[in-house]
Amino acid sequence: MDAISNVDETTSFFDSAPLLKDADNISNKLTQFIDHNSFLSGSGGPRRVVCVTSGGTTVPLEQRCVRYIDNFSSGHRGATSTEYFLKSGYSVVFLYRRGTCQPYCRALPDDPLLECFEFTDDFCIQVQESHSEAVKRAIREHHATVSGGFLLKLPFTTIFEYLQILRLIATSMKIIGANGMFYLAAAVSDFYVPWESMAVHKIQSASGPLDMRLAQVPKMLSILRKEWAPTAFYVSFKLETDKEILLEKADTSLKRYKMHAVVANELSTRKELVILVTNTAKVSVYRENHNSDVESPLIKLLVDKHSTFINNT
Ligand code: PAZ
Repeated sequence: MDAISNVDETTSFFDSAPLLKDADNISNKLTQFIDHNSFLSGSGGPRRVVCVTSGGTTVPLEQRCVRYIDNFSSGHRGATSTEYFLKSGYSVVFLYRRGTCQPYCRALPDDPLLECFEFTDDFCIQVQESHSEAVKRAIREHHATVSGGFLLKLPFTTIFEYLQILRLIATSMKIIGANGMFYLAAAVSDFYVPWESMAVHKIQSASGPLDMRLAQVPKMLSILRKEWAPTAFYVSFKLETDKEILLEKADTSLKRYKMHAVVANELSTRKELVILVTNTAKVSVYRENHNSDVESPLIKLLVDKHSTFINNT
């Protein structure tokens, strides 16, 4: 696809997308967050800010949505990476799918409210002994990052919300230039139903089999990189289930979108191994053992690469 038709398709995607509820509120939060962080210092310079995207986008099939197509992602990668970026002195804009895994909550059970607490009597609720360390740690670390102004969480559900919020984030991060990083771990829909051609009400099954044509989502990575925040450091992800094509696809993505790094992963082994693909090398990154996270060595490598990028800019 040539550059002009991608720009046209992007314009028409945004023009026809349903209006983002709360856009002003999100913009204000972002401005405050970036202002606050651009006055803080980090290791050897201004504090760095990373936008971590996490979870899968949905594609609604009806405007009053009952049914939708989903993209697989538990949000574990994004939530875990956010914790490691914060630990490395970054501030994080966490753009996440509602209901997916959250930073500092990984050690908690699925239903923490019901499983971590117990009644002592009618007036008192307390944390169960078996969960008390995990709950304390989650509250303490989350509170420290939020009260310091280091973590801003913005939720999305649909592809329309995701891309509109990503554009707001990118345009507000533009002023921090090379100190900004995009770490694009979300699983983003490739196809969608344009809003104007979408059924308004629930599609009826009485009319027989459903024929539906999906349009291609414009290649936003290209616009993000070239227009919205061109001086930032970019890390995108490539997920495949067929390992034979994984590295080739990651390489194509690196070159086509001028990414600084692409993290290639296979669905079944994504928590144990990722391959960091850059212009100069392909590095396999393993988790150290069953109790550790592959994100720990991965973020360390990326922080180093970001430092080199800043020094060279
Ligand atoms: O969210 P999760 O931990 O279950 O999975 C992470 C992931 C596989 C979605 C992520 O590492 C990734 O590859 N994201 C990009 C997906 C894509 O190529 O569309």
